Amino acid sequence: MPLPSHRRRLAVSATLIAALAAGVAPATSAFAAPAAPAAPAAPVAPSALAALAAKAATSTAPTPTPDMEGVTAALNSAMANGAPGAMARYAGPDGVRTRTVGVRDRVSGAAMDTRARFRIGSVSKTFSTVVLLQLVQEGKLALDAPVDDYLPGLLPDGRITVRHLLTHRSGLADYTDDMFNNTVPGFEAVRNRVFSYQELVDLSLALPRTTEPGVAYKYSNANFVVVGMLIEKATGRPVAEAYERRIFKPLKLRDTSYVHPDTRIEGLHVRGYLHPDEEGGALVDSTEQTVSWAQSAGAVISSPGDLNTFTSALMRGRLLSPAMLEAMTTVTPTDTTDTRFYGLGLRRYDLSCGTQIFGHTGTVQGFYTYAFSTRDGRRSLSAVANTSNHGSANTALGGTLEAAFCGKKPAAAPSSRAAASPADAGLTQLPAERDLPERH
Ligand code: REX
Repeated sequence: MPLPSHRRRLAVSATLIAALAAGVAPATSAFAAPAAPAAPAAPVAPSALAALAAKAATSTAPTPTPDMEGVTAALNSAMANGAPGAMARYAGPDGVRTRTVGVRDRVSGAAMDTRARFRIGSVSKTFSTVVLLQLVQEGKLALDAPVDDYLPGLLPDGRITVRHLLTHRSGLADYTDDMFNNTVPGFEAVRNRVFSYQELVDLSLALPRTTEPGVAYKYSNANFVVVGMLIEKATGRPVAEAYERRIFKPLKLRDTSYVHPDTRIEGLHVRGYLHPDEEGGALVDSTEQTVSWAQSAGAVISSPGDLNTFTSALMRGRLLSPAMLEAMTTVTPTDTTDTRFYGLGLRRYDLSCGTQIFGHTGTVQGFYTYAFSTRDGRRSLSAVANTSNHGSANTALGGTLEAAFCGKKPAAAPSSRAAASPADAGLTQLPAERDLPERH
């Protein structure tokens, strides 16, 4: 699988330069730079050193050991910010590591469990995109064709293409902003409702368009509702069957399902707890709901292990042709930080150590989710906290990504398993990471 041709940003550190000069690969990530500037590093001009650095970064640099203490700290921070529990599962070349904190059920007191299922929210968009791109591969749809070619008259603007939907550039407004403006009453009003796709599209079309087609990125669930309609139109079958036949079965994702409009999560699962808007208000158990307001934009149920398998398999090219995967991972910025990007139903985050990760985030009442993998699919991380409408808990949970993919921060010593490089000498040795038993 060739590496993507996109520009690599390199923070050439003192550590890396010293290591290269000494003719050895640095012990930690090539990007774990003690002297790294706080600001995002500027692209390095092509030079012999940059070429060497790139080679070290992509081929010879050892994979950073995940900082599982850092992962646990992020999970604890999610709890300190109001989540009853949180968990993460990392899968890499040297195996699987899991961490759990708190409870998956506040009534029974059952502990968080990395075998348990939960609602993945918008990570569902990546599943929907894979199905849609398989249909493109099969010649049933074209990325740059107008939606109107397949669903005549559905959208008032005939210029909106399939790619505009997948990149959130259609201008179709997100009806969920109004729906959940008042969080708990908004949720209770739709908890058991069953919407048709057409009803959801109508809710969006009742609002002003946010942009001319193709002009600007504006995240909207409406885009992936139309993606669901396209899938059903092209296959003549419900989206549930497409997910099952094209992704769940081939990857043996036994904890993953799409049961809309069923309200239950079957089997061992995490209960979700929604924060009310009033500070200090009682949490609302939001586990059972149709998720009909999201459907193909957010109603998939999965587990940490299945999400690791899915993001990793996707990046390894097991679900899409090289051309489709290239299209999916070709991104544009979503903000001005130059670290957050969106491709086709897929986010790219550029971490502080220079590593790029691909996947999606999810928010559905009671559940915050992260599911990401490196571009080569060798490392993946999924994390969940069983709360929502509490942004600080979500931000805290996001800390698992840096810890898992970048490893210990420069201030820390390399783990005992990594050979110390000359540049790392003299750093304080931290105690070995706590080794909790793997659950599977
Ligand atoms: C709906 C409101 C959130 C949640 C939403 N979720 O649009 C989609 C998703 C499916 O996962 N998107 C996120 C509710 C952003 C993503 O891509 O990561 N918020 C809550 C409110 C706010 O009710 N008043 O936090 O549970």
